[in-house]
Amino acid sequence: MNWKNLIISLTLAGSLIFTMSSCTSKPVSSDVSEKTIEVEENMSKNLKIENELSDEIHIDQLGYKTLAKKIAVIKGQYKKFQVINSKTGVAVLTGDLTGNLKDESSGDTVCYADFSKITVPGKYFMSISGLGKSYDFLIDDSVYTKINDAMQKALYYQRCGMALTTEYAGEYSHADCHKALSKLYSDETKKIDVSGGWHDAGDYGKYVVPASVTAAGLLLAYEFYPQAFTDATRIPESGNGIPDILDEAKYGIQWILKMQDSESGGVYHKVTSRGFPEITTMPDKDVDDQLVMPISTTATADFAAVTAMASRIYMTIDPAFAQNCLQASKKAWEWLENNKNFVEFKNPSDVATGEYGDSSGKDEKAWAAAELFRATGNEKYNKYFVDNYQVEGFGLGWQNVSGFAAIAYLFSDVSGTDQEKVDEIKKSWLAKADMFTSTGQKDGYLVAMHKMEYNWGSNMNVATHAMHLLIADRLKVDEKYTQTAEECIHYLLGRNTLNQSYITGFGSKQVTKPHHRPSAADFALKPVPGLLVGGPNSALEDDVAKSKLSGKSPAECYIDDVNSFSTNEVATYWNSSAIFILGYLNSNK
Ligand code: G3I
Ligand code: 9MR
Ligand code: ZN
Repeated sequence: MNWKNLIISLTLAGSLIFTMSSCTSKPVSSDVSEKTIEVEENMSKNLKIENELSDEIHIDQLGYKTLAKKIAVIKGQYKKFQVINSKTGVAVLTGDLTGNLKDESSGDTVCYADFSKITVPGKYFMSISGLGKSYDFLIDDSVYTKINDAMQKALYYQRCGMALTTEYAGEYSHADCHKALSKLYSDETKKIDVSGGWHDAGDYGKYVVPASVTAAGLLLAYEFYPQAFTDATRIPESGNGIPDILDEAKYGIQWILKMQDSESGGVYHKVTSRGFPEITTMPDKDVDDQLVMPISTTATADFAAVTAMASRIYMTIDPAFAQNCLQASKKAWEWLENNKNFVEFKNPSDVATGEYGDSSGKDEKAWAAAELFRATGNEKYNKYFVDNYQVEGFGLGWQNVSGFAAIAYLFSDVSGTDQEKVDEIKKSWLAKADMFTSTGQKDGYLVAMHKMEYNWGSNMNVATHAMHLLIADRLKVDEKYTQTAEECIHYLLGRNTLNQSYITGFGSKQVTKPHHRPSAADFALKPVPGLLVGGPNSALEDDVAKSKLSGKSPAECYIDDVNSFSTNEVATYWNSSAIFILGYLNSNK
């Protein structure tokens, strides 16, 4: 850069601090408590400050932490940008736009504005002469605090089997739901109590496989970033001395426990009605018969994994619950030992709800073994893991859980852990993190996503890639990992080709019509807040997507339409993966 900015920081107390800064220098550090106002004197005087919003300036619509790297992505080619203080209208920074990159996933040609050196908290917007201005955004260290609480609270709104009272749910309150006994599909004369848990998504089905992943995500978020989670998100358990995230995970796990067949130890795959209720059905008005579907290998193994994990995490917080979890986990493992052949779940022809099918239970069983070994130190689980674990993509979603298995083994401190196996997994984990980093660096919107990864729930891919990177940083501290993870959250919060914030209730361009039955059916104007929608899906798997999105680039295959369930539904396990990143961002690191 060939000019110098003279930033005059005026403290409210009236003293003057002069800070010289050039574009290449490190961020100017500021004393937040002194509330400084910045005024800039430079070439910006000649640039027009635009008033019209432009869809082509892409920023994180919430904003950035004070010392974060702050980049806006601009579609097209322009020369200079300005960042304006929204309150004063004064330009605080002028800079050159850099880069000229064709983004594979959107087809956009983009350039970049780096405004990292603005470190003074405040509300700002970006102006590009001849193009327009961006939405307002904040620079503030607590910029992701509210959303962290809201994304946890969203799981409370998904709770089944209890009334959501106005005290906690406000305009989203409803009477209790799905409390009646459920019939076993295999023998409808048998009825069992499987009330509780979370509605999976925009539907009211309850499925063990994804619910285990949701609970595991919450427990991991807490384990890695305990400082980020409070006991004050305004759920019924708030103030009980236990972080709300653990109360919420327990609510889900208590239901998971009910899905175990007490005789065999096997775990029923799901409980749902035969079909999906109308989109305008409130939970308490959905009175169709609930059927408990047969036991599967994946449900049983995921169950064993998450209950073993819970036994470790709640050991001192809630010992009785922890004990229950461990017993149930061991019992599920017995079922797996007695049923070595893969028991697949497939929807019978008269059931149309989510299948959560899989062609292999290997990764689920390895996860169970790793968690049971970590919880008990018992060599038989260790041996199973060491003999059977294969590095298979390190998935952190419902279908591939090998990432959860790896985390359990990598961070286990029980004696007997096989160091060679640890080293092998660690090496592959870091190699994958390096791959995500370079994918992110090549991507126009800086998100670690390949253009083939925009499928159903692509936002979960974004979030789990960030999760992978954050865990890599724990294995080998490297700023490029945390940086690439941060770029992923910026994508979810609006710095994407559609300028779309994908989390309900947050950002300037919000999701207004998610495929979420309570939001579609209630009288509230806005959808339930804090829910991550699936996002772009280039496979066009619903009628709206087929008719409205055909011919679009992968990253553009999203539509804010209540009927586009393949792009605009919500899901608890998408939320939990994003909560993990928010844990990082709110842990003051
Ligand atoms: O794995 C393939 C991949 O190899 C291929 O390249 C890609 C092309 O699009 O497709 C991938 O498969 C997709 C798979 O999700 C990925 O996990 C399928 O097309 C897609 O149909 C499948 O979607 C699942 C969807 O249910 C339909 O079964 C979603 O993952 C899953 O999150 C979603 O879950 C639903 C429940 O069934 C019901 N409740 C709501 C929930 C959320 O939408
Ligand atoms: O609403 C359902 C959603 O929760 C599921 O994820 C999705 C895929 O299984 O299916 C939705 O239900 C649709 C059904 O599959 C086809 N008819 C329209 C339904 C939406 O109201
Ligand atoms: Zn319910």
